Amino acid sequence: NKHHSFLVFFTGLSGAGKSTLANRLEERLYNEGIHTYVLDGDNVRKGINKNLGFSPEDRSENNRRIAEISKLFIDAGIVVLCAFISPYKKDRAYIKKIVGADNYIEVFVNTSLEECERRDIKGLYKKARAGKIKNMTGISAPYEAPEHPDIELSEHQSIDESVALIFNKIKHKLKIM
Ligand code: GGZ
Repeated sequence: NKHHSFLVFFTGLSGAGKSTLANRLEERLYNEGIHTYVLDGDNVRKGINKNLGFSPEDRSENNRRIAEISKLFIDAGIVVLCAFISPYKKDRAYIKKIVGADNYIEVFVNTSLEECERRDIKGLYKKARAGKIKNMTGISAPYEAPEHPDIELSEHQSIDESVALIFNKIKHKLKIM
């Protein structure tokens, strides 16, 4: 027995809550007996992509490799949860192409820059404002918001509400084949 595998791709600014949501969705899916894997900056940029920075070219290559890795996990029957800024429309379109449109669910974590900057979990916004970090998304590098995400979340929804919304949207894909 095998369920269908696919990629849930969370995109949004640094501090938007992408990794938190991916991890909470993972818990929810675990409780349904679904095997998942979370890819985010912490496990990808410190390992396979540690030679990449934050120039547009490096972000594109980061995203391309993430898509190829996701494709391998999907082939292995695992539901992949990706949490990356992925600021460029063309890079997200390429990810969709690599994993296949049917296997790609885009979740736009639309937390405002004001809110992300207020949270400033890693102090990166403060450093960027002070000019100590260049190419900071939202400050000195662009974020191209998705126009037609499968799911759009706002900072006014709770984590539980957001996870429930995503789960309801993907549950039909999880039916045992
Ligand atoms: C954006 C940066 C930068 C710059 C370091 N711009 O909130 P975080 O810390 O934990 O997640 C951010 C992460 C972004 O990496 P991604 O691989 O998701 O980005 S992309 O898809 O654009 O390739 C942030 C940290 O890295 N970080 N410098 N200049 N975020």
